[in-house]
Amino acid sequence: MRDFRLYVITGEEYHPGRDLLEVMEEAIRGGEDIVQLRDKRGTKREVLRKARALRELTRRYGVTFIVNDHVDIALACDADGVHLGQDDLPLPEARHILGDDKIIGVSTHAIEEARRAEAEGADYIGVGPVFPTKTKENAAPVTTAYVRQVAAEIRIPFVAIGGITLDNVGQVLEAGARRICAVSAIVGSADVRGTCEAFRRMIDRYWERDEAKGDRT
Ligand code: TZP
Ligand code: MG
Repeated sequence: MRDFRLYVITGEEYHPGRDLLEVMEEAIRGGEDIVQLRDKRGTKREVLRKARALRELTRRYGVTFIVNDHVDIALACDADGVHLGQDDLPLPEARHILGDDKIIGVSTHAIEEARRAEAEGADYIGVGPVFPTKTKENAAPVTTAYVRQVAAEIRIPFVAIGGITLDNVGQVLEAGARRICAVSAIVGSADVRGTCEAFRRMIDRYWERDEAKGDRT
């Protein structure tokens, strides 16, 4: 998959009265590299309709498009891939359906899950929730300790997620994350584009530091 730094997931509950496509287009203009459609409420048909619209938008901008949970919808709308949680279709089955050309991301909350996802051929993993978050209230925070553990051991790309804001993203980057995902801090912002640009500046600074040190990322 193409490398990425800023990953934005949809969260329509955070922008009532604002159109999904308008908000995500602003995020793309602010420099995000991946859009994920995450919709836990809609029917399959509603999710498919949004997926098709976001596929069209992301294709126009050359941005990667991922569908959360639904392997069938990812295929139907020709998304670039799917993101799976620990209770979704297991990775080998999803790979069998999607083939090697689609991206498969897996959420992980402990190093054993990260190791398994890597061994099974995940393209990237999610690491979180790093901090408490309203977007996923029942999940216990993994803290930056887990970010450090993954940064030290796992070789596939990982994206830190969960409660990350402009105020605490520095801690996550310090812990070794180089790819950041946010929902509420971005789509719930009054200035979606400016917030993305600010996240990008923070992340880019760490990539530049790594490059100056000759570190692999
Ligand atoms: N997976 C782990 S934490 C999370 C998901 C989908 C929610 C992240 O949302 P926010 O608003 O950036 O905390
Ligand atoms: Mg899921």
